[in-house]
Amino acid sequence: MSETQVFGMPKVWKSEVHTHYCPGCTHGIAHRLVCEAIEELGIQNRTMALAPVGCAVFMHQYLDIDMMEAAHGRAPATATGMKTVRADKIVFTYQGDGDLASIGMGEIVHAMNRSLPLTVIFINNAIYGMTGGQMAPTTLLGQKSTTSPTGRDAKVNGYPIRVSELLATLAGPAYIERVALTSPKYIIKAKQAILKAFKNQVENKGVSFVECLSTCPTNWGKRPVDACKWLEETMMPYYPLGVLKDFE
Ligand SMILES: Cc1ncc(C[n+]2csc(CCOP(=O)(O)OP(=O)(O)O)c2C)c(N)n1
Repeated sequence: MSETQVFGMPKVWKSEVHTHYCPGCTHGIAHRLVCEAIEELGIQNRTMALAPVGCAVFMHQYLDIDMMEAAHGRAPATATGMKTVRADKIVFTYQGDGDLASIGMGEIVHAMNRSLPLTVIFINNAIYGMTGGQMAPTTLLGQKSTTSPTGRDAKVNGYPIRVSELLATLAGPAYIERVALTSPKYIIKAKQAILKAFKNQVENKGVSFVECLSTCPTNWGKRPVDACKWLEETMMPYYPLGVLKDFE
């Protein structure tokens, strides 16, 4: 455990680190909400997690918990192994849309269907951030990316996948909610959802999944404020916020 603590930050956050994120990126907000949930539930000493392959690849350097990397897309499969052999641990995965919904679509579907008590944090920024802005399964129609320079075209690229809706058709999941990380009113709700997703696991209630609509100002080619506006005006109508599944 860290000896010192950054003022105002949950103690799960390693005091000595600064993140490498671009200005206006919401990965840091998601990290903080995860830290707060772990701290509030008092589970820091028994939490294990899988860092993603995307922009949050250094997440294991920021959080003072046991973490490991899985290969691209394989975090849910690795988490399944961890939880199977260490049912006493709280296990969560954290993946972007390229990681979870492209190469890892098979893994997440089967993990959600099996419904071991796991917590999944899904960061949907509608693009591959780390590798330079390629089209993701969640890239919107008409949205420009380096691999859809004139905008995503359904005839060529297919349609953006609503991952939470797709997973909500499965019988397995305990809880699925979509939240956003742009402004305080949305972040407060995101906090409640992430807390609930961890609490469900503490209470052994099956797999919980929180999709966080997130910004990528650098690869969207927007200023941070405009990125938040674009998310709320353009992403949210296609990816509506709310609870898609709740065992309660
Ligand atoms: C097997 C494999 N193929 C490709 C890559 C390259 N790669 C690294 S991160 C990434 C996509 C990241 O996008 P996303 O998951 O949406 O996360 P973000 O960077 O936007 O947070 C890719 C394709 C890789 N690491 N491994």
